[in-house]
Amino acid sequence: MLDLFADEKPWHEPLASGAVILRRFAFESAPALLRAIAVTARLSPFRQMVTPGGYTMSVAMTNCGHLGWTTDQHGYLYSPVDPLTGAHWPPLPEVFAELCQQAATAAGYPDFKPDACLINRYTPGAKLSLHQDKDEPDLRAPIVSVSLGLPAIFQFGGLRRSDPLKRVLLEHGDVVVWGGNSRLFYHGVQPLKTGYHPLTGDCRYNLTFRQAGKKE
Ligand SMILES: O=C(O)CCC(=O)C(=O)O
Repeated sequence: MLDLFADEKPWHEPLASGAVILRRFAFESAPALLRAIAVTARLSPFRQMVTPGGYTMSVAMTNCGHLGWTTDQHGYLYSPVDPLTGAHWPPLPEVFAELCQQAATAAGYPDFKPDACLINRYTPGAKLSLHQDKDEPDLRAPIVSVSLGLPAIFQFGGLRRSDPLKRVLLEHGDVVVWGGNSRLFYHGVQPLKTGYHPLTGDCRYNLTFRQAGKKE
């Protein structure tokens, strides 16, 4: 796929109060981020989690960092241990931490210290239904979300599920940061369209950085 924006410098696109899209912010570091995803996935493989309601998620997930987002029959939780391997989640790669710190700072959240990174892998048809990120104890910390590979349509709404949705195309290297007034806004990803990206083939990856424990 020809990327018409490959030579453009990153630019900011406001999304909502407290939320911004940093277009192409991760473009340069993308190859290193993808290598680190592959290393992480060798230690804690991608898996399709089953929700407490018994639904198998279409997005495959793994985690790195001190805490990882996962599910069990009781609900959603952050755990230091990968339930699939019984070992701790792999550490947050340096290239992840650096990119996240730079993006959070560029978006106006210079103190953000993520302790959890959820890695989402979308294949054609995979989607994430509208949801709020509300399993984290300290909602003052923002979310930093990095898109890699195939483009996808990201939906961003408001505090109620029924609020009107903005639909934005997120492309390779785009980073969305939301916090403050929009920290609990509903968001989701529409089913991935079939395509080919030179770095990820038929996939889209997303890194979602969060502070899931108490601030150190
Ligand atoms: O894949 C994305 O762009 C968003 C991911 C997301 O909303 C999440 O992991 O909670």
